[in-house]
Amino acid sequence: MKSALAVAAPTRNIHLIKWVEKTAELTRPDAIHWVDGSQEEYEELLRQMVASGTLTKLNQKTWPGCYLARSDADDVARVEDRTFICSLSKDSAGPTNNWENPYTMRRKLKEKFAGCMRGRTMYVLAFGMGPIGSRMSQIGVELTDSPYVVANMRIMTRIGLEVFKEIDKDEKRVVPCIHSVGMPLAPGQKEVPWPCNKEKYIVHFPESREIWSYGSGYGGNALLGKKCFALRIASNIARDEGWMAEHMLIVGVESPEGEKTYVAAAFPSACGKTNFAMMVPPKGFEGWKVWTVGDDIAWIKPDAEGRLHAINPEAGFFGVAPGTSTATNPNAMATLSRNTIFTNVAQTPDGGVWWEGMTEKPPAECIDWKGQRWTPEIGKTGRKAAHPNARFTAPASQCPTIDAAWEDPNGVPISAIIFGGRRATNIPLIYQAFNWSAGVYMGATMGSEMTAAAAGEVGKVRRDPMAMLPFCGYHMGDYFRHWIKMQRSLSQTPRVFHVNWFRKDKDGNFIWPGYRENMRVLKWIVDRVRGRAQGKETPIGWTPHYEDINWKGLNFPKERFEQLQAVDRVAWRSEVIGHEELFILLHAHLPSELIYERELLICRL
Ligand code: TSX
Ligand code: MN
Repeated sequence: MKSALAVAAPTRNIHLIKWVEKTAELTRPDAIHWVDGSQEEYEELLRQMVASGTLTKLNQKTWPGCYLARSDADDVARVEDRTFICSLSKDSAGPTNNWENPYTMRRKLKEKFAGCMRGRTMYVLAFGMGPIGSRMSQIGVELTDSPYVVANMRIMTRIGLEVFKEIDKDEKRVVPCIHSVGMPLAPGQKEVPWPCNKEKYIVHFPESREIWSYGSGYGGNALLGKKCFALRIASNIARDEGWMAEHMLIVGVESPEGEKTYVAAAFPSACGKTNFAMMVPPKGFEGWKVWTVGDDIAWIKPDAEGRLHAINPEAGFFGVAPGTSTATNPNAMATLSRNTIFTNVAQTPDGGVWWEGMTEKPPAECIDWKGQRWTPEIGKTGRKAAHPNARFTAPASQCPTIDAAWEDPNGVPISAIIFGGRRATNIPLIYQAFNWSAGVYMGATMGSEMTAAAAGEVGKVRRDPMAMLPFCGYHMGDYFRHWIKMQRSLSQTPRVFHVNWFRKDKDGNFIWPGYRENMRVLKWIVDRVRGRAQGKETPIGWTPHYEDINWKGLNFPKERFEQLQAVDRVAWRSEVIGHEELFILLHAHLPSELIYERELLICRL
């Protein structure tokens, strides 16, 4: 006999149906909804969320298809101290991850999830990461009691019937994800706009490839396809299968002759990754185009010929709103102009949105992210209208610079990898690693300085290897080893570069204008990849001569460029001491290649 659930299910996969049944027995939802992904279903979910106060419908004339959510004030960001990697051995999670014994954690989660969906609907959300049917794609199913999660995942991933159909082909292992906001509703209990729980758990089981998330409805805590699956679990799969799951944007650079070169880039937070992914070339670069493939995550795999190809596993952008404007990122502004869910931005009296940095002049008044009246006067006291981590969830297909091949099942060929950081001193605007292992060393030792907004000591370098410190689902030393090993499966390794848009002069001013002027750096990178540009050897790598950069349309004197590119040997020796700190932490698993690279660097210095 088929259960009622099996009759309603849009899948014939008995394991999936059994798992849904088992999870419902544990969490006790009032109803189970198999998400089909249709427009009608989406609109019904939005309608329900407007009714429950989770969403505000924005002015549909000026912001068609756009909605605003205000989260609970204690649920505004990822919770790294509540994020766990539950591998069998503590050693395989490594010293940079929170580890918990998987059996202990499973027991704890069972307690937390018991009855946690009472009074709510459990949505069965099948989602694909990457183009459906691509050999590089993966499939997950998220069981969630949050309609906000379903609506955001519909933008960020590929969901619904087409994914169930893919599951029924039985060709791919499905990653099970369980999510609850952790706030069951007793009969008659009043709903709140943003249900969540003070106690949060973001848990990964890398061996069984499972994700359990409890207590938060926000971003990376709850949209499990993104950081949890596409980085923490996928980094484990990639290590086992010989590919790479990276925290990287992907862009295609097109020359006036139509030659296309794809590069991937890893930057820590607050370096303007989305701005770089949607860059507009400056004056002097007529005919050049930068095309967007992705702004956050790249899955990179060698093809049969040993060339690296990358896909963007996501289908949308979950971008930081503050600082985004038509001046800093016109393509992002165009992307988020419709069909976008905003979270924790301010609302203007005419039913629009606003955030710090969106316009030069703030609106005369608005409603801040907490729902309170806000004026520029109040702003002067330091109170922000939008939360600094306020977000837009927007479809990638709406980006004016979206690349023609962004959904190519074979991915795009990657010719270069760029690392970067926010560094006021020492680090040149651009330099190139001598070879692959020097490039891995470059990525392993990269770091960023804390800005006033971030917690911790301002100006102190925080190491964030490959921008993966919070996202690598296993031992960071083993991760470096995997990078080193990748060379063996490649006929040609991508060229590796390091950029720093943020070097300052003695007066504390940025030396480099940044933003679209970064195109000049990107062109040198492309020219190097294509064997067209000269490089000057320095102790840390190859750098461009002043003459190797196209300066058309920008007055940037040679002396200023030399200042920007200067390699101070004394300062760099202390830089290497800084590298040591992280290496000591990881020493037991560190590949010897990185020790040799450090020795070679010291010798050259
Ligand atoms: O995103 C940035 N990029 C990359 C753009 C493709 N930002 C913003 C970082 C915070 C998210 C930058 N900020 C960049 C940059 O290249 N450079 C800077 C620093 C900077 C800021 C202002 C000026 C120059 C440099 N100049 C004036 O405001 C006039
Ligand atoms: Mn990111």
